[in-house]
Amino acid sequence: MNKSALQIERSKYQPKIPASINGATKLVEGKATESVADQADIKKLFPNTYGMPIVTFENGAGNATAKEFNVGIILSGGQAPGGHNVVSGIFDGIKKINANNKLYGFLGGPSGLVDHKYIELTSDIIDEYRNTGGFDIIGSGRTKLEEVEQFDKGIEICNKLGIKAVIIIGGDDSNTNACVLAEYYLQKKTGIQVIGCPKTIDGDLKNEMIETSFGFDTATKVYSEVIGNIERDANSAKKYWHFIKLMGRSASHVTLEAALQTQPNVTLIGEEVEAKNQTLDDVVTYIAQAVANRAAKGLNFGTVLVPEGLIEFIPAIKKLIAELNDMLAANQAEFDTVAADEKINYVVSKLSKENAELFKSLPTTVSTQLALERDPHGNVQVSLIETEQLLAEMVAKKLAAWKKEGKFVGKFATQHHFFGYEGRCAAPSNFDADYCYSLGRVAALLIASGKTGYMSSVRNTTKPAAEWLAGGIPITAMMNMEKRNGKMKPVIQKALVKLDGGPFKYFASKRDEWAIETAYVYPGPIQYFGPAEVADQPTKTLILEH
Ligand code: FBP
Repeated sequence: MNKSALQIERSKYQPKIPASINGATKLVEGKATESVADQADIKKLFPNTYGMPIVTFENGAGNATAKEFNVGIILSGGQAPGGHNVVSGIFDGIKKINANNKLYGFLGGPSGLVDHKYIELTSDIIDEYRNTGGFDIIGSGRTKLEEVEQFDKGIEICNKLGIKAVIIIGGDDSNTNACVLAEYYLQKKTGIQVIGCPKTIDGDLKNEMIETSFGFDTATKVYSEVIGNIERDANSAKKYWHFIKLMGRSASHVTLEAALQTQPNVTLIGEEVEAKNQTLDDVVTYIAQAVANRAAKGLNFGTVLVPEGLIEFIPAIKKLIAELNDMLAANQAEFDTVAADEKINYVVSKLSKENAELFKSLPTTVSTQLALERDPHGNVQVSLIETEQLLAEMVAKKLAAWKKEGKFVGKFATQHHFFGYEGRCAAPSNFDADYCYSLGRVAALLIASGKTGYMSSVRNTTKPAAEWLAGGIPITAMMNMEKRNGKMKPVIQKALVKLDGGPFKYFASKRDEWAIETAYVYPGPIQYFGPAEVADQPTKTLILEH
């Protein structure tokens, strides 16, 4: 592999780990757990993995196995910085337990397990990928593991390769699959353990015990760097309003964190739009008013941050999507046979009157995307909806009308951007490099301790790494029942932005000032070397939450 000077230097970085797992380690069991909601349903669906205790690793001689075992890993879903460090952490962890242990990587995501596509990850391969971004070591994919036939194919290959445990590194949907797999393998008495690792740049796989998903730190730092650069450009040229959409399919954490780092003029938070029952027009009016207020001061430039999932949070559109999902799930076969240019009419004919009217009133770019195929987990592919452009156009229209009424006196020229892929494979920040490597090491310990149906957990992450707490959380404890593809399913509860939480409250206390003033902050690029104040800082979200 060709490497830049930074990559060569960076490959020597030794990730920091919790002191509690650096040396002899014992497992301490806590109290039994309950699922976050729908306890009776979850218990019934997961009779073997429900109610297990939270476990913590402490210094001391333990009773984990030192016997030889092999492990298989799967990278699942969207890329997130630090994935390769989870892999190297697992590799080092299992080798430390027994030097003969082997690590296999299933290729291209969960389908690698089912189709028996794999490679053995040797130290030569692992060393090439330490502290690098991307998931290219084995590739990722979005195949959903939910059919018994798939699980059984997994058993075949695990038995063939002597794999004692499968580690699924993924988001909420993939970890839900990990839990279903763990339950099935227990029920079948296969002896194969399944462990999950919390990944997603979206930051929405978190709870009291999982403080953050990996990748969020690096991705938001990359976006904030670029947003800061745009703000500086806007403040230099003073002629454009920049509409910037940021990834984060179902939650606005990425947008909120970027706002906390860069202090733009307008930031939309989907969860607030929903709580205030706002319409698309309310959102447009809010932005237009901010533009008009700055124009009145002679400031015809600004920045607007838009979360990718905004459209889904607008209550009326949310109801429409729910009906669309049910309707498409029930009529998928027929829908697939409808000609492309007739699909919209077909959808309209099947919807309730109210939703059909709303659907017809939406700009075609939005309605087309809503009616198109879902991803394998049933999600609308919001990254394909150009919300930033749509909003800029709608604001322009409103301002033109206000101009005629004398309510707007300035100029309004726009640029749009979408940041998502720019950050998902960035070289992990020190935080993500340390956090991911630790998650991998902890996953290896969970396997050696015989655990299954657990997610690797590293907590206390606003403190120096040596003080981080390491352990495992039963995945069933994070679950509730939700409607997916028209049916109620057990899934890990998504963490949305809490409007009464520290990060949002701080943002809300500042945003009026940021709207009218030019209070931009330019964070600059991620620093991999240098003083801890610049190189080792966690996200503002994490700091304000703790
Ligand atoms: P995960 O939830 O799998 O981590 O992926 C998150 C994400 O980056 C979203 O922010 C985005 O909507 C989506 O992936 C895009 O995925 P794809 O590139 O597969 O269309």
